[in-house]
Amino acid sequence: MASAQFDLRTRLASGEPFLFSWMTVPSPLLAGQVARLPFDGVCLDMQHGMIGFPDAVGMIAAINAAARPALVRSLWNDAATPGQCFDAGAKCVIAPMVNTRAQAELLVRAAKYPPMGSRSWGGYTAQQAAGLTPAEYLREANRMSMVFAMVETAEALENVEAIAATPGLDGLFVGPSDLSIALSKGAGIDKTGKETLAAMQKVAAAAKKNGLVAGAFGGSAEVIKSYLGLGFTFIAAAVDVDLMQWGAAELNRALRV
Ligand code: 3PY
Ligand code: MG
Repeated sequence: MASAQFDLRTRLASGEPFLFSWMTVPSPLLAGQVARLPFDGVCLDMQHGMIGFPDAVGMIAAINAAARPALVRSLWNDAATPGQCFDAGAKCVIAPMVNTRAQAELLVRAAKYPPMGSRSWGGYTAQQAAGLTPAEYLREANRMSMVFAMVETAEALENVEAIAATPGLDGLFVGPSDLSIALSKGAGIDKTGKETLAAMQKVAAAAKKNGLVAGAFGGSAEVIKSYLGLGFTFIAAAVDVDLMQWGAAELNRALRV
């Protein structure tokens, strides 16, 4: 019997903005709290957050228990991590630094069961949490498990059409910090600079042409608004430690007037 699991694919297909929190602190306790904040999902950052796979297992369970989708930004674009994260119950994996069509194909192979890919069988935790039989899980897994390729280098931008056309890929996700560092040849980070936004427009167009979800890392209201205006709908809204800092600053302001 299938349980009521969050259907991320259907939610994203609605085209409504999906704004999620971004966690860097390795704590299942905090993940359960963050999952109950008014965001649409929670992403665990295994690349730049301090979150390893054993941490992620408990965090994913805590997020699922709050009936929110757990997303993971993997440490790197490798053949093992997507399957491992989906086995643990994540609904989406965002892989960093996907620069070529071949790298996008590797990502899809790692994330999807045949015929789309060659993910290895063993999603017992995810299967049981979803209340599915093995046969049902096999039938549903490619639909339940979404993969996004990060576009965040000059090379990826150059290849974005070919990356976006990769069969089985579900979305593109811009890392605007790395992208702006690359485009400025190391001069600086400019998440809403002219050159960055023009590059992001190209990514959004490639996603749209191929029926993919267009995503990006936002991080503040001003940045998120400009990305929504470009057609991005899947946006990392705020980082856990930023939320604490903003809350503390707000309280201080209120107390000191
Ligand atoms: C980037 O902006 O480069 C990212 O990877 C977001 O964390
Ligand atoms: Mg990056």
